[in-house]
Amino acid sequence: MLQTNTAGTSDYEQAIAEAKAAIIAKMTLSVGKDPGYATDRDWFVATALAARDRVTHRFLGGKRASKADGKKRVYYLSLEFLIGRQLTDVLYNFELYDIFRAALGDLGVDIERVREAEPDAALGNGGLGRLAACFMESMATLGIPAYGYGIRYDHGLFRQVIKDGWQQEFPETWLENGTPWEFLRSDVTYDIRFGGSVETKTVNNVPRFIWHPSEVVHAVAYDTPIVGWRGSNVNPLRLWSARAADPIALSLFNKGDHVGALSDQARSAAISKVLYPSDETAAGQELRLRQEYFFVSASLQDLINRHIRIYGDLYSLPDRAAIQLNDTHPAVAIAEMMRILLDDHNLRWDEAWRITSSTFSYTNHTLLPEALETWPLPLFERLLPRHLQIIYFINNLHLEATKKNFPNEPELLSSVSIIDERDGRRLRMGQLAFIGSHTINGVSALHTDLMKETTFRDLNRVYPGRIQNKTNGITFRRWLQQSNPGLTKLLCEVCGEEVLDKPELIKRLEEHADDPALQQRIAKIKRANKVVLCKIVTDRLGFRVEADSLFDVQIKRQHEYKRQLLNLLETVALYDAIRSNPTADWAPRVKIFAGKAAASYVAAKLIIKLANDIAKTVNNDPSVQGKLKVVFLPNYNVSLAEKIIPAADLSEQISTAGMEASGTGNMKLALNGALTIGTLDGANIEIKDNVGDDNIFIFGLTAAEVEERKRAGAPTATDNIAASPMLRQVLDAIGGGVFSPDDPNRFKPIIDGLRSQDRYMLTDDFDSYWAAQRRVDELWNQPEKWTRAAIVNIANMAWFSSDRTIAEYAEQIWKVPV
Ligand code: AZC
Repeated sequence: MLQTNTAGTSDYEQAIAEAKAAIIAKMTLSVGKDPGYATDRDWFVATALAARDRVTHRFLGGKRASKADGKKRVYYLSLEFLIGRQLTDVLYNFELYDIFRAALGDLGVDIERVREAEPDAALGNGGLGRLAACFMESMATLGIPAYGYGIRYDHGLFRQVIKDGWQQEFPETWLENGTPWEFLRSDVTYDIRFGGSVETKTVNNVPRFIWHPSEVVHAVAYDTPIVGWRGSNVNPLRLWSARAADPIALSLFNKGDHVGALSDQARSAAISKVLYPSDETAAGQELRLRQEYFFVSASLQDLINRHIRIYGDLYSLPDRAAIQLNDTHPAVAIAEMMRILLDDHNLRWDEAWRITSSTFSYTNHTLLPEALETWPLPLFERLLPRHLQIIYFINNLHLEATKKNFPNEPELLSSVSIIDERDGRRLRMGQLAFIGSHTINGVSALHTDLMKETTFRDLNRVYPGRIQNKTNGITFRRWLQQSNPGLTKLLCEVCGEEVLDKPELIKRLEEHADDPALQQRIAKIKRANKVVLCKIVTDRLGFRVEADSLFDVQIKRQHEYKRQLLNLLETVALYDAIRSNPTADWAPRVKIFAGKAAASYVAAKLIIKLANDIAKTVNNDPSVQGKLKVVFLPNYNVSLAEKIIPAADLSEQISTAGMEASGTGNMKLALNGALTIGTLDGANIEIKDNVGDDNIFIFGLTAAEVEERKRAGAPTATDNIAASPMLRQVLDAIGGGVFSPDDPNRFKPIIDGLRSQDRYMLTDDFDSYWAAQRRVDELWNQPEKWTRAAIVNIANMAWFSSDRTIAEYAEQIWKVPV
């Protein structure tokens, strides 16, 4: 029975009664169901709508406030926002979680089930997209007025199914039944134009360029409110959905061509259909460029409209708006902004360039050459002819200035040019983003240094001082408070409740690192989290793992540079070693892998198959029972990460040094008390600096050594393999079909790749990785010492809060007050 708001009930009871009434009202009036017949999904929708009402008041209040006091706004442009589930986030940040849990409980509904009924918003691929989500939350928390701008994909990152050990991709359908979080803003719709030609006219001796596009698509806004901690502030994530300007060609339809009549609609809607359409084909590449321009153009039109509405003209844009380009995906914004200023607002070039280049800044997330975006000129010209003209002009001015400043270095020009003349002419989006931005940042100290020395070495000489470092961070609300409530409770007890607002207070935990009582409590919390994960393994894979084993996890996108393969080689070596010496003091281990490979990435998909084949062999071998298990958990996403991370003992961060820009999983895991085994790469280095050398397992070549070996060309993989009998045995076993008796040659390409080229230098690092893993065993076998190290890790991770990162962006790049 519903409680009524009668005198005498406590505030808490009253809040529960109100929440209950709100949920029931939504169930009846919005979902349209009798609670007696409601499914878990119905409960989710009703609960989310009830929570959203609270958010909305704050949301509209915040919008009014920042409009009124003329604050500078941040616009975060990103092709990816990997936000995951939102219910707990919203309830938690609004401090309504306990109230809603009790309210649902009174109604006979378990909030955990409701939570599970929410599909993950998987509008991103990996670290870059998750970073954007953490940043949105931190900007709201710090009260920075901000808009996130991206694409409302109908289908997020594919759903991964493992069939006979192979990855299969299926469409992900988070929007199938709509989402209760968003608001459709049909009044916020913009024309996005493509193709056609450019006419040149001279008006009063001034050339004017008139773009006659051949195609128009509509971009429609959907806003999702992003709630900051303690509901302090709510910012919109504005995602664009594509619609045809003409929904149906009625004349064709009436002539009987029912499919043809809808083809324009299908072509337009394709733009926001799927995240990362394969760009293997020319059509796929074109769609990708259409996506990028689509969301950039809509976002710029939107923010410019807003600016003009409030401030009258565009001269003050840099004082009122900071636009952050999350990687190069939105880099075409530089040209689009220039086009709008020049062609739509008739500004002079110099003025337009001043406004543009003092408004934009750009974050680089990778130095891997194959991941740096370039577009074939003919494709770009066909789709965006006016933009190409503008880019040529930007490039000319930039090259002229460079020539003047570096008169004796003609070779500099080809390296800093936006146009790559080698191998067919291509547009280099990294160059465009750099030239058009006032600040460019890397995402860890090492990555930023390498940017200056490698990819952007020459541009850094031409525009010195533009590159800054902003080491990534993670939101503690999701990655500690929500995903690890047990640890959070302990931290509040030991470090004080204020720890929820001031993460630096976690440091107080270290004072108790040697206290056996605290150690036991930490170990107990970890074990409880592991039991939850054990159940997930059993439910999804049908076998058991023991919570007392060391949970050794590698969870991230499947990519050769991240070296899941190195971990697998070590797994096989360990398997061999345990079998040949079964009585030795092996630390019982569960190797846990999860991650998706891009659909067209054949080599990474074969490594997934290898992981599954090794798992099958090892898990069915009685001689290693109780000592080694291998788990590949399918369909890695934010929600699964929230379960694995609090349960991890060991965090694998083993990329070839110099290749992982930062990593953020490494931060989440260490914050939850996992010890890192890793190379001196990305933010691992800063984690090491914070937790101390004794509390992390570092191995392998440094980035400088990797470079040096590559330059010197020695020792080769052949030498490395010859020098390591253990490695040889592992390679022979895998290459000889020990794990693939049904197809002995299956993994030959992997092994041949290692023997010949070994681009990611696994053979260079194998022995030192093996040795580091044995140091892991040794520490694991001394549980007090292990837990002590875990405590020191937790206590020293405060600096990795994305609130710190965002405060740095705000002060040093965006110049907005915090
Ligand atoms: C990732 C980097 O690989 C990772 O090291 C970093 O932590 C993360 O960005 C956030 O900065 N990059 C991507 O996810 N994607 C691309 C295209 O770089």
